[in-house]
Parts: sequence; C-alpha cells; structure tokens
Amino acid sequence: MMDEEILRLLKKHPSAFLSGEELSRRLNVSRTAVWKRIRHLRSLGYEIEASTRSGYWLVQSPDILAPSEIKLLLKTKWLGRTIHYFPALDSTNSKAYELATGGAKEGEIVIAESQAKGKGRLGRNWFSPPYLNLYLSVILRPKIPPQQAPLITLMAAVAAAEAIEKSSGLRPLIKWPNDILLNGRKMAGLLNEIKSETDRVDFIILGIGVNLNIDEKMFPKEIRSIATSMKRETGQAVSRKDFLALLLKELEKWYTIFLEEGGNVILESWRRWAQIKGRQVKMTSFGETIGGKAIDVDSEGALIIETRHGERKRIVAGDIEYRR
Ligand code: BT5
Repeated sequence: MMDEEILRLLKKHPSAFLSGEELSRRLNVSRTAVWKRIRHLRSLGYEIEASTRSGYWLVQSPDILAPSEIKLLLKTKWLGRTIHYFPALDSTNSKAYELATGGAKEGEIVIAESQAKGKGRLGRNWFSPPYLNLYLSVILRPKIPPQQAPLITLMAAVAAAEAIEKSSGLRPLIKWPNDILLNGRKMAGLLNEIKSETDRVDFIILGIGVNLNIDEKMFPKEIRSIATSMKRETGQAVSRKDFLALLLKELEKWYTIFLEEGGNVILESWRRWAQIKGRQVKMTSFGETIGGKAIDVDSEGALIIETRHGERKRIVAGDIEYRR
C-alpha cells in the first residue's frame, strides 16, 4: 500500500523533486521508512533520483504489471481491485485456482510476468516468456448452473476481442471456442477452469494469454507460423499496463451484461466476432475428426456442425480448423 501511495505522489510531480519530509508527513511514517520503500521500488526497476537536499524524483517507471502500476490506471468498479502479482509463476490459472479454493473473492486477479508451465487446453502448453505479453487469471463466482459455464468463455472472448480492437484498431476474429486471431494467426487464447457442484458453479478461473510485444522470431519454431502478437500486426509496441486496464474494463462490462441480461446478448455479440455460420470446418474432438459445415453455436455455447451426409453434431469441446 505504501509503495502505491509513494508512486501516486511522485507521479503527481512528474518533473520535480518531492521532499522526503513531505512524503513522510503525507504517509505518516519516518523519513527512514520512506527511504526503505524507495530502495524497494528501485529494486523493482523504478528509476528514482534521490538527493538529500531536494528529495525524490521519479524519472521512469518500469514496464511491469505490478499493482503499483496497474491500480492507478484501473477504471473498473470491482474487477481487479485485488491483484496477486508475481514476476514468475508456473501458471496463473493454477495459482488462481489455489487462491479461489482458499476463499479468494470474485474479481480477484492473478498476473505473472512469465509462466514456466503456462497451460493451454487439453494438456497443451502456452508459451509465456517474461515481460512481453499478458498472462492473466480472473476469479469469478457466478451463480449459474455448470452447463452455462462455457458461456463465460464466449463472454471473455468477446471482451478480449473488443479490447484488442480498441487497442490496435484492427478487427480480430474469434475462432471457436477460445482463440483470438489477427490475420489468421493466434494472438490470444483463453482457458477456463471450473469448480462446481452438481447444480451450481463454485468458481470459474478465467485464464487469458495475450501476445502483445513479442517479436515473431522469439516464438518457438513450432508455432512461429501460426502465432502473432499485437506488435507484429500493428508494427508498434503497446503499453502492457494500458492494455490490461482496458481488458479488465471490458471483462467487467461483459460479465455484468451476462449476469443481468443473460447469455443471448453474449451469443449475439460472439456471432458477430466469430463469423462462423456456413464456414467449412474440420473438427477434432476427443480423437475423432469430422468435417462439415458450421451451423451455429447453441444457447450453451456448443458448436453445431452439419456433416456432408446432413447429420448434425453438437460439439462441446474440441479444436476446429477452417477450410477455404
Ligand atoms: C489456449 O489453449 O489457447 C489457452 C491459452 C491460455 C493461456 C492463459 S495465460 C494465463 C492463464 N494461465 C495459464 O496457465 N493459461 C492461461 P489451446 O487452444 O490449447 O492452444 C494451445 C496451443 O496454442 C499450443 O498447443 C500451441 O500450438 C499454440 N500456442 C502456445 N503458446 C502460444 C502463444 N504464446 N501464442 C500463440 N499460440 C500459442
């Protein structure tokens, strides 16, 4: 808390020193205590000039997603007001699951600068190098039956697509169920994990990975031709913290719409982003592959495919490829 307050005060005086005396008075702590926090902030990468005469001057903030940086930018009412921040984690989803099991509240979020075992769906990996992208997990506790949980994935995809469009000016495409593509390449992925009882959801961990500033050559070879980042598509680096603040705002907005107005509004919007109706797709689900025409998603977010023989299939989980 004290770090955030110090940064808030220093940021109010962008091109001037703020005296140690004033800081200690405003924070109601000793000057030695202020100095200790300044040293800590420096260790996080904040460039702070210190002079015994004039006090402290924040020269530059690091590009990190620490609460001290994010909280000043947040425009949400409740989402992301509690931030669990880690320079490195195995997986933000695993950490959020653990926190939620221990009673963490709706709206708490987990952010890591890198993940050693970033999780994709079906046991796959999510490549998560440090300080370039976004790895976020949100704890949600909607009062809904478990069958409706996939709609939360669609809701999050809509929110992420909208944040990406607002930030980049480019229109992404959502690929069922959880990929977000720019120019045909994957820029973001979502992974929801759910804990539920028979008739109600206990919590949902909404995991989102967004490639922001990673350069193409940094992707491992296996995914280089299928993955992309915001920077690669726009030619410009993005501020990760601004993007995070925007994404949280969109998520709060769309989640509220889902709770108040129901799944249909989400589905309508999702359909506009996904343009899936009538596309020829190849679907792999639990080891089985089928080709066919995508008809639509149903009210629970499952994909309906019509095979060549006119048979309709309802797919709840799997991967699709578009065929031209
Ligand atoms: C996903 O899985 O797309 C879900 C990814 C969710 C990642 C977030 S990061 C924060 C949170 N914490 C976690 O531990 N996970 C979530 P899936 O549809 O299974 O896609 C995985 C596949 O995408 C891999 O098998 C690769 O082919 C490809 N891939 C891996 N890393 C990628 C990356 N950084 N960018 C684009 N594609 C990637």
